[in-house]
Amino acid sequence: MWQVVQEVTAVTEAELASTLRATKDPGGRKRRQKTAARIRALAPQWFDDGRGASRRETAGRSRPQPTVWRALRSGAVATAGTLQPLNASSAIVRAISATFHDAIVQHAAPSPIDVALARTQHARYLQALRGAGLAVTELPPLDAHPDACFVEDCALVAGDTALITRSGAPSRVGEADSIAEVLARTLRIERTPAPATIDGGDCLRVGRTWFIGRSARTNAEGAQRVREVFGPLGYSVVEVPVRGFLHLKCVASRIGDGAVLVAEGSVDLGFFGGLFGGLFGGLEVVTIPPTEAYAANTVVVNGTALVAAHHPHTRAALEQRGLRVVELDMSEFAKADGSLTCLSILLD
Ligand code: CIR
Repeated sequence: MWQVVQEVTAVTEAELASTLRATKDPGGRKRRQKTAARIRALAPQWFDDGRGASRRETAGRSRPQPTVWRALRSGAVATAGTLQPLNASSAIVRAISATFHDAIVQHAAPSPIDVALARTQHARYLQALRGAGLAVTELPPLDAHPDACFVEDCALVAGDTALITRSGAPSRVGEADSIAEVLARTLRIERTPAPATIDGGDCLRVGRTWFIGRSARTNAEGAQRVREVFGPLGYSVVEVPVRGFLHLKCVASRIGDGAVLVAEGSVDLGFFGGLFGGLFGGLEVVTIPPTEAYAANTVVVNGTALVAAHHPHTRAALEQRGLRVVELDMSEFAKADGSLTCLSILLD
């Protein structure tokens, strides 16, 4: 898959256009017409006339180049351009616990967590959120819960509804109650009864779709709970297998209303894309190299992207799409397997 993505990235627009003109879709005429219409809508620039392929143009004589065809089918094609904005007015965060040095870690870092430095980094994070135009509510620390600053894990919010989670990490189960109290002031509250477990870090909402990472923290009952709560409100749920990292959002985050940033090689892009009628097609999938995987977790809000420092490819990809990038040093949170989205819950 990754080789395919790289090859497609190297394909010029002109080459792609000529390939599509020469395409003989094995799915037959109807599928070819549907394909042409979808490509025309998503990437008219790939066609010479700027309007996209006509039926006659796509009904060529030779077979498509296999790499192009497979990549298009997977939806793994990034198109540069301006992103549809993601807006919010406020954020809920929590001050760092005095016990943060005891946070859960998957792999011990070479040096222990420096709580004082984490506080400094957290303060800069809050400053960046405010700089992006958000009103920030900072809850007091919960010293009985070392990981409590990672508030994202406690609630899923969409529209006027908040689903309060039940963490898959037993030491974190008590963190959600005080978040529920705050959210209940403005939102309708739903709960997650056992045996369901959900960590918010596994729950990526893009448009009307919840992508739910099926990880060690979020089980099948958890994904079903998201379906029960948000399905009637018009949201779809796509379950994405998570292997080798903590949460889905460790490697993928939304960067526009219909766009995701994903670390190459981390998850099958087919779950996100589908120019050819994949599961929930039409998302723009922007990939970054595995060497910058940590930066795939980024907060994009009100035209600003908060990005982990020292990830130049990611910075460039976001700037190219018209976002103002603020780099933040996240070293102490990275030691605890956390990053930018983990530290806040954004509200409309
Ligand atoms: C944990 O293992 O639960 C924390 N040390 C890290 C949680 C990071 N949260 C997130 O990605 N949403």
